[in-house]
Amino acid sequence: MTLLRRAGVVSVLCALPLLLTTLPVGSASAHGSMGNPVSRIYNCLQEGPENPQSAACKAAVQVGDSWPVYDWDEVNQPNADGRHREIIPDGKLCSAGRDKYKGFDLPRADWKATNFPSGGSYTLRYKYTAPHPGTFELYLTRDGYDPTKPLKWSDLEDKPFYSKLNPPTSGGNYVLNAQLPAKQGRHLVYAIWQRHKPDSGEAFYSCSDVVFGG
Ligand SMILES: [Cu+2]
Repeated sequence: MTLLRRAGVVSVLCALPLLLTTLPVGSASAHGSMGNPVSRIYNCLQEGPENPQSAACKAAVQVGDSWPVYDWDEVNQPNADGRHREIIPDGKLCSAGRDKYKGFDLPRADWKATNFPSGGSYTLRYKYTAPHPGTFELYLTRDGYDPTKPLKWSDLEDKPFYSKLNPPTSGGNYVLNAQLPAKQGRHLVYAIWQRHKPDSGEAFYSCSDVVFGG
């Protein structure tokens, strides 16, 4: 690397904090949620936080108010660093253990659900408002999952059905090409997007309801 090029790199790095501070508040801390299969919170955003259509979104807004829905891309833990099971209690997986998002923990069988084929390849799309390097892990609920009971860590399968560092992006989505297991009936996809240090230990979480063979 020549001295000139090195100087160029340094000036770009130095300009970055300035650039970030000039962005409007919110955009620097904005992130994402699962778009397909749609997450509970992103679906309620699309229905309209002030006047949602479905009984599940109405209940979520009644419990947690409408304003958290506008922050659909911030269901996070700022310093998770892989310790998801330690810092998020059972029953609070969909809110990431945050009171602000408690409406999305409601154990109901009528959250909008996306039809999934029973087995085979499937492309999931994770919507981002700001891309960050990190690892995506997608978990499915075990056979026998009951959506009317609070979601516990032990309801999820031990191993993710999809795991990838820095998957490709397209049109504002991370494109997650997965192999689905041959399941039947209503299940839940739990997505964890873990950033990595020294960038950040932050992680994002989302719950998407699905119906296999639907
Ligand atoms: Cu972000």
